[in-house]
Amino acid sequence: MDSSFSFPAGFVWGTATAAAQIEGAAALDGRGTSVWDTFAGQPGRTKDGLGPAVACDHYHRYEQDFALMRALGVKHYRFSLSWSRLFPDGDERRNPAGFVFYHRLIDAMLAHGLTPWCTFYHWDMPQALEARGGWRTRESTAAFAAYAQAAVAAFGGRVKHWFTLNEIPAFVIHGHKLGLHAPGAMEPPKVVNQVFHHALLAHGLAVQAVRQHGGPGAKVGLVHNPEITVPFAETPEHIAAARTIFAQTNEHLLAPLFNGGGYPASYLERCGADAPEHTPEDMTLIGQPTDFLGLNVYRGHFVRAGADGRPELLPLPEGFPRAQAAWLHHVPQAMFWGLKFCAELYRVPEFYIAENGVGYHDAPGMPAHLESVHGWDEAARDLSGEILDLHRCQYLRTYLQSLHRAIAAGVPVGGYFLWSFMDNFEWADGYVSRFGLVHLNFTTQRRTPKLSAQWYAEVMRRNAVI
Ligand code: GBH
Repeated sequence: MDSSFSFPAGFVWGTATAAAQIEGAAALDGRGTSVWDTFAGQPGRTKDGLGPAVACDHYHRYEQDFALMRALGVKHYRFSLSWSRLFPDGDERRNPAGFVFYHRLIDAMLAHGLTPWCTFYHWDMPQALEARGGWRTRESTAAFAAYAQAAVAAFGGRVKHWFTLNEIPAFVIHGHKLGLHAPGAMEPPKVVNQVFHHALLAHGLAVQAVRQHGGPGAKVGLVHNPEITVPFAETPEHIAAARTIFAQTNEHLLAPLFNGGGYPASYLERCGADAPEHTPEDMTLIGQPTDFLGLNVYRGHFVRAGADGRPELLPLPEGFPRAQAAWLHHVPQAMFWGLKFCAELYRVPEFYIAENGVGYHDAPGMPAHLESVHGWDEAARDLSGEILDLHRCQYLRTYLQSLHRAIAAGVPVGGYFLWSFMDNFEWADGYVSRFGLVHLNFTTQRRTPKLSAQWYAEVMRRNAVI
């Protein structure tokens, strides 16, 4: 083992999931419908028309899943709460059975030696709230605040690490502008910008909920997915070019959260008449101090300083290494530059990698429709029945080496959560894109750790990239 790839003592190693992607039991015990149940039920929205109704049936199998985590040596677990399981109508009416479920779930985590890291919002708004206008309305932020307060009050004795919202740009843009994610809307810019503002406001309100009800030792932060730019060559001019585009792309979210002073003038100018309605009080709430920033890192975009010194985003050529999800290019140095640029440009106290991982699809030529849930990794089994996902091990290894480099360069990173513990409902990609360390046979619900699970267990055990 190369000891130069050792991580700092106490580094947090974990795995991540989200409620709508693993729980199933969508209509059970008083849970309300979420926007993803509705979206997946509409024709042509998700791959093979499949939805989150059953998923990994984690709702009934969490004991087994936590036992498997413990066997692999996982000590930290990022999961999310289903808002519509706790508040089925997105209003003040509670579902007591939902609270009972999460009390049991958290008890089971602790019993298996897992430290919970809980996300309030991983894209599954109650459908009833969406029907009243959803994130387009300011009322939704009040409903979200009430939900977050109730969750912290109920679970805050045992949950000390909270993430507010997962990937605001993803559900704002994919959900409300491009129509590719729930609720499948294609709104004009003014509405999209207002949805964005309400999401930031929801973040601020969730931070406030944790501060008021979280009890001693409670910590909270956002999970963001910055579009990460990397210099095509690591020279000062290309690094500066990549940093310039990084700032332009991410400042409207990160500056109000970490640098104070509200939205940057450049953002408001760019929006013009479509700028979101916002008050100085909103911006104070949005900018209140948090304990950390979670970053989801999957890919990067190459930049160079052009002939006249102007930053240029470079298109990727045909054949550039990527996962079978077309968006997921293999650019491991995104881990280093994403952290480095965030640390240089914004006053972030501490970072966690809240997600990093890779998905693979079906074997070419496999019939589509339901057969596809068996997936590529199943096809990669060798004769002894192992799933030899060396592509995933290779991807993860290179990203972790890049993370190591960021820490060595002085970026304060407290931990890393691998996406995902097990194959699950991959949103619009249905069940074909598998991100798990653990293979799921979605017909039998059988769990089988892949070779990458064995590899990651060793990484965690040795606190080093291997
Ligand atoms: C994360 O999103 C999510 O937090 C997690 O739930 C998910 O399972 C995981 O990544 C793997 O995808 O329209 O072709 O550009 C990562 C960011 C934003 C990437 C939406 C995929 C849509 C594909 N995602 N994007 S495309």
